[in-house]
Amino acid sequence: SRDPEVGVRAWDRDAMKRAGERLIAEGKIGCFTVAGGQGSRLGYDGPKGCYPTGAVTDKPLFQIFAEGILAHSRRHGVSIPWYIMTSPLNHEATVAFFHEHDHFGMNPDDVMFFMQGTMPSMDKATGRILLSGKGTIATNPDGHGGAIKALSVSGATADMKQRGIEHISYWQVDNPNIHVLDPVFIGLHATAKDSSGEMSGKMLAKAEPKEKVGVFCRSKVNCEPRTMVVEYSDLPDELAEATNADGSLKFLSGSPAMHMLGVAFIDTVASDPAFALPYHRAVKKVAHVDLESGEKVEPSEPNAVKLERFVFDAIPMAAKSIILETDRFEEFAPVKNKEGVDSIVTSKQMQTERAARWLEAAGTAVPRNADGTPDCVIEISPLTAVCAEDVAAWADRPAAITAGETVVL
Ligand code: UD2
Repeated sequence: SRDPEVGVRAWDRDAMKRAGERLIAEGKIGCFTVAGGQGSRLGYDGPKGCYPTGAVTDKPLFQIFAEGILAHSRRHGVSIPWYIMTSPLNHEATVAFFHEHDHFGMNPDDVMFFMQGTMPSMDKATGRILLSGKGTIATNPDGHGGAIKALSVSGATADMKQRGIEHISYWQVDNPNIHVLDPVFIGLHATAKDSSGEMSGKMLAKAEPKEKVGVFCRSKVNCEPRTMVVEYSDLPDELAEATNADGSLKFLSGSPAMHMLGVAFIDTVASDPAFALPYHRAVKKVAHVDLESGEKVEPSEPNAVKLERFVFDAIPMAAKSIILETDRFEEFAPVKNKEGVDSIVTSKQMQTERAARWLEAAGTAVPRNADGTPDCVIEISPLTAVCAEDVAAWADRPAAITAGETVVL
């Protein structure tokens, strides 16, 4: 809405919410999580979705998402399928985790796993393909952009059509504050006159110029103005830091990687023989065998080039995309790094902060420190509430939380 090229008009939030809720209740909306990444920054030896994340309970990310889906499913009396993209690195471990935990209460028929593709990893110095063992090529997952083809070839989109699913809600595995289904966003994407119902995204104002999120921008594609995302690693510093006359960032609109995708759009894009999302280059550490000595090499410095596709490169293929601005505290608490920014510590703080805001808006007294942060730790299960309105309508809501308390609601 800060881009003068983009149309801004008043819109009816309640009407969009009702439209989204109707689509959920009619069984036309599915869920989709990309969980094929290597999670190398977190240094966790397992699928990231299994990472203990709940602010108090340490419940795994997958359980938090499952409870969110179950909450909507029960509310609307409809089964909501959940598609989970894994990669050869973590597929078996992910599926086993769901079996060990009885699919966290979901009907196993409503949870479908499929694997994304891989790409050979190349030696940074020579460009030659690395071997991970004798006669075996070293590979890496082909990026979440691989999802478009993988959704199609795995039979996931066929399953969606057979169930009558028309749109899917897309999110990344690392964010416990995700609204797995957001009726307002669904309504806008699927029914607003300025959306083609193909691919939409949420945005949030970047916290700082070099925050590690892609940025939304407008550019011409084949002479047509289109919306797109430029990844942070592809954005030169001078553009990341560029400001408008009023001092605000020129590229302020960060992408937290939350999308709605039309099933027909996925089909069209995946079945087009000319379709190919571009590859992005990343330099990473990749273990390999030395071709001379045959010895295993565990590099201490990045030695290899990985090629990955990004799902948001499909946005310019949509005729009209809705980009909905959201609030960081409401929806974004990613667990990416072992420590520091976007770590489990900051994620738990953000989870507590959101819970505190929901409770305070409903009238519960929440103790706060002098710096304004909650003086307590709070975890609200999605089965209790998926949004602030649920807390307000909740008869058993506590009247107050004691300073220093650890609460699970
Ligand atoms: C991602 C976005 C960034 C911003 C940020 C918000 C990309 C390239 N960048 O940055 O713009 O939105 O998130 O949190 O996405 N994944 C797969 N298969 C793969 C690679 C990744 O499924 O081959 C999944 C991975 O499991 C995770 C998500 O994609 O759920 C993001 O991957 P990432 O951690 O590499 O991306 P990040 O945090 O650099």
